[in-house]
Formats: sequence, structure tokens, C-alpha cells
Amino acid sequence: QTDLASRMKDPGQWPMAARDYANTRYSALDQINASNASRLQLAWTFSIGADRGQEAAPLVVDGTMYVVGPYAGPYPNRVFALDATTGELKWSYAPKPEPAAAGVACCDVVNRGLAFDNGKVFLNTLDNHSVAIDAKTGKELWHTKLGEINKGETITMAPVIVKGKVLIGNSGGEMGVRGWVTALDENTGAIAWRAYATGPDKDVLIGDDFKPFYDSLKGKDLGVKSWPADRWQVGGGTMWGWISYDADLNLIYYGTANPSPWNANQRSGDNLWSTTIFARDPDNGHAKWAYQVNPHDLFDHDEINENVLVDLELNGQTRKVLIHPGRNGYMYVIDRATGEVISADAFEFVNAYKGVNLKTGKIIPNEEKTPLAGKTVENICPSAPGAKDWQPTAWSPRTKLLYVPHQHLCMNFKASQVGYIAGTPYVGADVDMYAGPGGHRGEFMAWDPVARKKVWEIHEKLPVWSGALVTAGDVAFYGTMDRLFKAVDAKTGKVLWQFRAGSGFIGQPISYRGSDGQQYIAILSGVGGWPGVVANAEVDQRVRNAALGFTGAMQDLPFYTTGGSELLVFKL
Ligand code: PQQ
Repeated sequence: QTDLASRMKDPGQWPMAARDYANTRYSALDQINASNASRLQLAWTFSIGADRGQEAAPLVVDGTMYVVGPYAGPYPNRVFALDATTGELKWSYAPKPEPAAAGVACCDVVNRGLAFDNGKVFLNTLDNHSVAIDAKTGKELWHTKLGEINKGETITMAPVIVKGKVLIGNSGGEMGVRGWVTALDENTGAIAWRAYATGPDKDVLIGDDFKPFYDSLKGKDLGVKSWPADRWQVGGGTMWGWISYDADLNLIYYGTANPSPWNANQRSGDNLWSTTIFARDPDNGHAKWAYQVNPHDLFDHDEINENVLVDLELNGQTRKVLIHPGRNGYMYVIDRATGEVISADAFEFVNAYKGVNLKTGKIIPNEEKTPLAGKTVENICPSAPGAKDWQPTAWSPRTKLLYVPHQHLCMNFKASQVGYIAGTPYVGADVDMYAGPGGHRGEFMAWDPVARKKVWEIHEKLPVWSGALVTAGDVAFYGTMDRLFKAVDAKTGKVLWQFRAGSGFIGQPISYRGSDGQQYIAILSGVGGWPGVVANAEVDQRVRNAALGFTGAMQDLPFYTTGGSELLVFKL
């Protein structure tokens, strides 16, 4: 058993962004419960000192909290080690990244968190460096450059450590980069393998042991043949989200992002292996199965969202599944050994598709909503950021419900011809987003994957862009962009407590035990991310189609919040 895996068994620690390899974000601590959560109060706070989107999950290992800031301020992507009980600063580490990286990031200059294993903290910088830091001293141990900002590549995801390998994916689908996931040796930073999302099988690490469930995904070099000539080289399929791991099956799971450009008229074919869930062997990267969620994606529906590994009783059988809350609005339950889609049900208002054919595994497009070059197609739901973006869900083994923060937006979409110039936007779409039916723009809900339905929901004015946490006290936590951090009854959705912070929330709540034996809850406040770019002065919020179309839906955000960078820590 590895250092990291044994820490996951200790409910006092929070050793990786998703807490555990199954990506549950479930804390087994129960001191805070539905009857006392109303008494939560601030224990201490800490300023990151860079007022841009704060998406990072803090880590807590052996009583020390490790947290990273966005690529902003005088020390971009600075890492802090704090006493998790008192908030005392132990050390900080400031990389010296290239400022130009900020100019090629599509959706704010965010960082989703650090990783930890065997006395080392692992950092991804926006300018494509992977860095190992000594967890005790804050000294840099090694760093490896993984990509090129000149090509539009950046890194925003939190690395994941599996069997001594640091797993990292790139960003830049809006710049026509070629997506990959790379594994580095945690001791040296040497590259062990790299799996591209497009191109020939040898680059995608598809070999004889690749057994996709569906016939449409069988064949040689589909990552080349499902594109117009050579377009796979600038075809996107990045990986800026979450990686889960099943030690028994020895498989890692992750999904890839949208094909580039957004204008689908320029890329006939299924555009494999964009918007695809991969199961791979972590030792050599070889793909074992794959499932393409949105063949020939029309709407920027990346599928990098988390895959939550759970065992479900389905029709009297226990099945090892992954739950993938799709950006396209469908909640997928997939057999994680084979890649068979067991169910796929709309969890949001969807008119962009007509459902998922469970025989072929294929999503059914709605022809009426298909964008044609030069024509504006109106009222497409969900919009480009989808029914749910990167903001991760939480799974409670007690309630057997998935807690889902997400958005409720529709859009008008006009596709147009775009040429590829390295390191510049390669999108070809003019987008205007607005609230979906009912007028609210966000929702926090509980979903039952066995009954295949929503159990309760809370509507929010603004998109819910924070992650979720659920605890053994049956309390679920999330934050809103209009500055409220909320504790809700996990069974009923009743709001038990809320705290008004200095800035809106797009961070990831965590829970841990302090050296005083108390249960703590922590989250970063500081609005930003794709929907929150308008809170920072660089885009004109009056232009509806700025920020890749998101400003239209967020014109009132600057009325509710300014930027911020405060770590908030609560206890009873
Ligand atoms: N990042 C956010 C955010 O942090 O709020 C939201 C998004 C990204 C998206 O909705 C994207 O589609 C997206 N796409 C890419 C990509 O295709 O490479 C990267 C990122 C990113 O790295 O933040 C986002």
C-alpha cells in the first residue's frame, strides 16, 4: 500500500484534490452534523494575495495544509504550507513562471490544486512546468517542462499521483493544441509515458490490449481517420480535469476535452479521441477501453468532468461503475471494467440532443440545433460550458446520492470559418449565453444514480461554480458566486447555515481533523474562472459575447462581488 493510499484511509487528512482515488470528496468525519452545522464559525483565514479565480482544493497531510494560488499577483502560482489547526505559515514557494502564459489561458488563470506523495508536494504551473517541492522545507526538488505557451498550451488541472507517477494533462482546446496526458516519475521528474488524444494509435497508446465496448470505436488509427487530413494535429482533446483510479482493476479514468475548433463545419468526422472517457493502465499508459461521449462535438462540450467510482446494486447485481456527470447534460453510469453505458439520463434541461442510444452508446443529436456556418442557431440548451463544467461533485456512501453543483444556461451560437495560427484563439464561434427556463442560472442538486432521478434541488441566481463536499455528518457544502458558503442537509437539501464572504466562491470545499481533534471545513473564496472573468476588469462586461460568450450571462456579476483570494477555515 502506497503512502498516498494509506492517507486516504485516514479521515483526518485530505491528501488529494478529490480526497480519494474514487473521486468521492466524501469526508468520514461526523463531528459537524445536520443538527449543529448552524453553529459553524470562522477559525482562521489566510490571504493568497492574488485576486483572481481561486479554484484550488487545499490538501491536508499530517496536520499541514498545502494550497496554491492562481497565476496572478506578484507571485503567480505561489504555494503555501500552513499549520492546518492554527493557520500559522510554515513556508511558501514561488515559481518564476513566464508571464506570457496568462495571455493564452482560455478561461481565467486558475489552478485546481496540488498533489502529495512520499514527502513531496507536486505543483503544475500555468506555463507548463511540473514541480516537485519538499513538503517539510518548501525547497524545489525537480521541475520538468511539459508544453509550449507559444503553441497555446497551459496547465490548470491538479496533478494526480498513481503508483509513483505524476499524471498531468494540458489545456488549450481553444487554441488548437493537441491534447495529452503525461506521466512523470515522482522521484526524478522524468517522463514515463505520454498519451495523446488525437493522431495515430501509437501516439494515443492504443495497442492490442485495447478493447472498447462499442464497434464504432474499433479500428486502426481512428484518431487520424475520423478527421479531415492532418486536422488532428490541431484538434484539441486536452485534459484539464480529473483522474480517478481503481487499484483492483489497475485502471485510471479520465475524459478528454472538446475538438478544435468549436466550428464543427471545419472538422467532418467523429474527431476521435476528443470528448472521450479513457480507461488506461497507469504503468505504461496503454488504453484498455474508451467511450466517446460527444462524437463530432458541436457545442464545446468537453468531457473532462470527474468519473466517480462506486459500486451500485443494479437489477439485483453489484456493478463496478463510474458515474460521469456529462457536460452535455446526461448523467452517465458506465461499467468501469468494460466501458458499457448502463444508463444516461438528462439531469438538466436539454434540447441540444435527443437522448443516448443505449444499444450503440451514441448520443442522438437534435438536427434543429446543429450550427451551420454563418447562421445563428438560437436557444441551444445546455450552452457551451454545458450543464456542468469542471466543478466537481461529491458522493456519499451513506445517502448513496451524488451532490452536483452545476449551471442552467442556454445560448445562441453562430459558427464561422477560422484559420489556425499557433498560439492564437482557434474557435470560430460567436456565442451569447443566458439563463435557462425559469430564469435561474445555477443549481445544487442531489442525484440518485440507481433510481436515475433528482432527489432535491436548490436554485441559485448565478451559476454554481464551486465544487461540492459531503460528510458522514450528512452535511453537504458548496459556495455561490454571490459570496455565500452554504451547509445543507444532505438528505433533504435544507440550508442549515451560510457564511457571507469577501468574494464569490468557485473553490473546492474540503474537511479534515485538526491537531486539537476538531473537525474543520476549508474553502478558498475569490471569484473568477470562465464565468467570473467579468469580475476582473480586463473584459468589458457590456459586450455580451466577450469571454468566449460568457459575459452575456454574467453582466450583473460585478454588482454582487469583486475578486478576492481568502482561504476560509471553519469549525464548530
Ligand atoms: N476552465 C474553466 C474554469 O476554470 O472556469 C472553465 C472551462 C475551462 C471550460 O469550460 C473549458 O471548456 C475549458 N477548456 C479548456 C480546454 O479545452 O483546453 C481548458 C480550460 C482550463 O484549462 O481552464 C477550460
